[in-house]
Amino acid sequence: MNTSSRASACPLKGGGGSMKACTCRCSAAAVASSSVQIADHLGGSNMVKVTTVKTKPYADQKPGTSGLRKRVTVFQQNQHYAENFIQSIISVIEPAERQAATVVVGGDGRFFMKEAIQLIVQIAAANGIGHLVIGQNGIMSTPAVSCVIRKVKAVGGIILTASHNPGGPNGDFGIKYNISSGGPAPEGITDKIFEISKTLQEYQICPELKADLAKIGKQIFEVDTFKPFTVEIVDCVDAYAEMLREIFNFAALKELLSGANHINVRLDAMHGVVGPYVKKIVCEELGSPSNSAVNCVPQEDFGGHHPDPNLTYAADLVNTMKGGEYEFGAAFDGDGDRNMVLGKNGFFVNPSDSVAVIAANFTSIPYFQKTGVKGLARSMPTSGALDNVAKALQMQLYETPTGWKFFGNLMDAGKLSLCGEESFGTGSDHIREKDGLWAVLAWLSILAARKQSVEEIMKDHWQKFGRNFFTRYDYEEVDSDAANKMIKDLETAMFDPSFVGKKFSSGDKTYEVAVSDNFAYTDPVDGSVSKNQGLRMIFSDGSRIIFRLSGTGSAGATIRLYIDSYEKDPQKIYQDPQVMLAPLIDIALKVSQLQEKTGRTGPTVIT
Ligand code: G16
Repeated sequence: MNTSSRASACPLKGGGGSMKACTCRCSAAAVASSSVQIADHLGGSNMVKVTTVKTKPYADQKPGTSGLRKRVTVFQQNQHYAENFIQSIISVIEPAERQAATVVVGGDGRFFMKEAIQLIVQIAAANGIGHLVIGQNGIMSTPAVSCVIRKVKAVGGIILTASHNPGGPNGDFGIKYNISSGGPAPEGITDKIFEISKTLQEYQICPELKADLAKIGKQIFEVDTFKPFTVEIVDCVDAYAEMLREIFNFAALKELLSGANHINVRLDAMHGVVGPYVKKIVCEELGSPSNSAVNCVPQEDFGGHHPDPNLTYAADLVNTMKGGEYEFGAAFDGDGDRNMVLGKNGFFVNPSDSVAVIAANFTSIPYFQKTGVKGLARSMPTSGALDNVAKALQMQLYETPTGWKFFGNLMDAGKLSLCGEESFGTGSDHIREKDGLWAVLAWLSILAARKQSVEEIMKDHWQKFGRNFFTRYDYEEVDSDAANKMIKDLETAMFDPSFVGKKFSSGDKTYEVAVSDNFAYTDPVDGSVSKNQGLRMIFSDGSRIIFRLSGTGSAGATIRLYIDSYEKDPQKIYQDPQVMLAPLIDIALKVSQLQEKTGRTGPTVIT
């Protein structure tokens, strides 16, 4: 579509072009009618001016595991900090492509999101982007952004979220760029964004331009040099719900949730973005009672809590589930891509097991019946539960570094259908992000098909495939220097040639080191290599101790310790993971000297 046809298509512009901003429900090409309203956001001025602002580069805008995450105060108090990063993102879109380009924008509702979205509108307009699609009031979950990017064939999307990190004026904020596949930008692109940010001397902005984020429909602006510029505000649920209807059997889910023999579910949106999705899809459409979904109004500070669906931060849900009133429970994170699944009486499904169960029951999901399962994948620290299913079903299994972005290439190449991570992420190739509500509907589809409880399904799975006992210890906000030194010292010890073959004992258990390395990944599609992805000690029985530094924290360093150990003896598979793994945890702490080197006597979170 060329720009002149778009401009003349708007009835408000006529031939004269005197009106600078209009809102209409029509497409810019096919014009609607009398419902068209004028909304002049520009106080009657004729043209939105592009201004060039001098700035100084920041050295710390390197995107982490999933975008740039910092304290809100860093974005608020450092002059041009957010503007610089937004300009660096837009700069990776080729200038020649910008006028025809659509960029999707959405966020998890956290503090500072709306200000950041207005900056994106102003900077996108000034850089010649033709069209923005934005969730109403800025709200759109991460999986929905991925879905919309793919649906409208956008060049990419910008997501305002710090995921599961707390929000509010003293909490965290984040900006993440996704590419045209709908997935997080791969390292090649995030590196480019970082390079641009390190030398940025100026950015372009239309300071007087302001979009009405509340009003569904299109707002068309005339921008100096580049015109017109369209901001389209959309319902945040519609496209995503339409996609889920194609993936799942909604009639069967409706029967499960509201039929004669329905089950009771409890879904906790934790005041994050997923509330409106749960309400519309699970309650209104699938008939679950409205009180089965709680904390469904997104709040800027997530009600003062961590919107993090794990046993520590979703304690309310865990306690409610322990009461025995509900057969199925789930919690979501701030931006709706993570999930935690619980059964009756608070039975916990470890995320590493969750993806394995979905894989083993893939025929319960109509989407997989149609497409088949092309391959499975997990991140390196995720337990080997999925590997056991892959082996039994003779499917290809890929082991990638931590970060959903590594799954995208495999999906685009038709090698991967279903994947998951220990960090409460589960998803498939229906989009290019992990998807919390998708995972919940996948589990409910399995419950509907098997007519068993969550606990029965899980125990049955362990009986059949054996069990990977897994735990993760998080040490949050550790002094960065101390954390880096601990990891460095450990790596030095592990790389000593005598380390392999060493025996470590704790209690009556002895483990012999078979492999010790720093995980490196060569992408099988494009050959790109990602090094230093985590220190691994793999023992002769297959048990693993893994240490890595998180890439999603915003203050200090977070050390993650992961333990994975397989057990196939049916007599032992129901034991408490913390008891089963105690010797390996003890060995990990001794070998790393974590406590001595960081001063931490215990983890912040245990999963
Ligand atoms: C992000 C990534 C995930 C990763 C997680 C934890 O999730 O998308 O792939 O597993 O961070 O990463 P780290 O261990 O480096 O903190 P989210 O939900 O935070 O965007």
